[in-house]
Amino acid sequence: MRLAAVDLGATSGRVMAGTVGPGRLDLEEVRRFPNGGVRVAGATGSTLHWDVLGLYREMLAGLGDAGAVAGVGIDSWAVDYGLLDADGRLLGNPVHYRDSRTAGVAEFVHRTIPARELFAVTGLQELPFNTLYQLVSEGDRLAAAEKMLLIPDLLGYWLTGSVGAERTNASTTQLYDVRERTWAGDLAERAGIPARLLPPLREPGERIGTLLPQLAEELGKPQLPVIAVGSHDTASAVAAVPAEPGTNFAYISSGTWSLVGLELDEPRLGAAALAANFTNETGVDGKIRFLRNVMGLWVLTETLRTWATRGEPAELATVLAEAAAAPPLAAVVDLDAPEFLPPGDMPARIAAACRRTGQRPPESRGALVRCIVDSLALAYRRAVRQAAQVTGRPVDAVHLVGGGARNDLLCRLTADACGVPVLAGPVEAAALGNVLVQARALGADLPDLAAMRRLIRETQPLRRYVPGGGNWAAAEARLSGAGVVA
Ligand code: LRH
Repeated sequence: MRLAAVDLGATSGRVMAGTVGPGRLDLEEVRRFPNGGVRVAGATGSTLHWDVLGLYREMLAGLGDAGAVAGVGIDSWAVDYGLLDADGRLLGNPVHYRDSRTAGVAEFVHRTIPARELFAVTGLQELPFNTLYQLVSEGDRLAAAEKMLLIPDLLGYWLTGSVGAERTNASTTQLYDVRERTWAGDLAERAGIPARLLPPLREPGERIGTLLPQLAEELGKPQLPVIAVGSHDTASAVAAVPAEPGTNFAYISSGTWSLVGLELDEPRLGAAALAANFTNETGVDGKIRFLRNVMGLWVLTETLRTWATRGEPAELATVLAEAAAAPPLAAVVDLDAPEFLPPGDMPARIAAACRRTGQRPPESRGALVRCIVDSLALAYRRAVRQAAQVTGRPVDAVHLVGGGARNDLLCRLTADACGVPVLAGPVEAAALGNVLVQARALGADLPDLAAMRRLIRETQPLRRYVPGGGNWAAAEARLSGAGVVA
C-alpha cells in the first residue's frame, strides 16, 4: 500500500511516499521545500507570519509528484492556526508562534484563570505561544471568526471541505481538557475566546474526506481519501519511536524543537509536573506524551543563518566536525531561556549568556557550535531526569528520533549526558508515524502501537550509542553561574 505523508516542520516541509506491507516499510522523499517565518511590516509594528498558501501550493505539487497513492495524511508543527469566517474563508494570514504578539498575554490571562488551574485542566506546559494566548492576542478580530483550524486541519479543509480538529494537535492548544478528552469550552469563554471557534474533534485514523472534485481532477487522483493522522508532528514522531514493548524508554523528538519525555497512559497533573513545566499532550491511540519542549536545533539553524546573513556562510557538516574536535563542556548555556525563542543573532545571545554565568564565550565557530550541542545534550539530561523523577519511572534507554538523529555528535553527547544508551533513528519519524496511522486506517495489519513500532525496528536503520564520560553534573551547576570563577 502506497501512501502520501505531508510533514511540515518549522524549517522545512516534505511530501513523502511510504510503502507499507508485511515486514515492509519504505519511505521515498517526493518533494522537500523550505519553510520559515515571513516578516511583514505594518502600521503598528511588524508581524512574523507563515506562508500558508505557499505551503498549500507545495503540498499540492508534492501530491501531484507522488503518483498513485491510496491515501494522504498531513502533520505539522503544533499550536498555530488560521481563522475562518462564516463562509469558510481564511481571515488573514496565520501568524508564526515566534512572533512577539503574545508578549505579556499569559500574565494577562492568569489574572482571570490562574496558571495552576489552566494546568489542572489542560495539562500543558506554559509556553508564551500556546494557542490560547495567541487567540487572546487577536482581540476584537475574533468577533469576525467562526472557526479556528490548526495548520494541518486547515490544509485538510482546503483539500476536502471538511472542518474538524484532530485530537493530538488539539491537545497542544491549552484549550483542551486532557482528562475529559473534550474541548475546554468554558475555560475558553472565560479567557474571552468564543467556544464556537473550536471545531468538532476527530481521531487519528479517521477519514477527513476525499479530495474536492476540482482538486481531484487537477491532481488526477479521483476519490483520494484524506486521513487524519497524529497531525501534531510530535505525535506522529512518537508513534514511530522503535521502542521494544516493556522497556523503560524516554524519547527525544529532535528537530527545530526537541521534545523530551515519556509515554504514559494517564496525564500527570500534580504540583511536581507543574513545577517541572512538563506538558501532557495527547498521543496516537490515546497515549499521553509527558514531555518538555526544549529549544532544540533551532539555535544551531539560526546561528548558521546569522553567519550567512553576515556574508560568512558555513556548512553544517564542517562546523559540526570542528565542534567534535573542540574541547568538551568548555561553556554551556540554558537553551530554554526565553531569549533564544525569537529569530535573531544567536552567537551574540550565547556570548551574553556565557558572560552572565561567569563563563568565557566561545571564541571560534567550532567552539560555539560545541557550546550549542553540549548545551542541548545537557538540556536533554535535565528533562529526561526530571521526567523520571516526576513520574517515578526509571529510564533505561533514550530513543532519539527526527533530524537530530543524523547528528552524530549530538547523539553521542546525549548518551554521555543522560548516562544511558541512545538509540538514534529514524530520522523521518514524523512521516513514518503519519504513514503507519494511515496504513492502519486503510486496513493494514497494524493493530496497535507495538505492531507499528515493531515494523519500524525491523525495517529502519538505527544506531546505538553507549554512554561515555564527561562531568555533566558540574556543567549543569554552571548554568546558574554557580561555582564558576570568571
Ligand atoms: C515541533 C512542534 C512542537 C511544538 C512546536 C510549536 O515541530 O510541533 O511539538 O511545541 O512545534
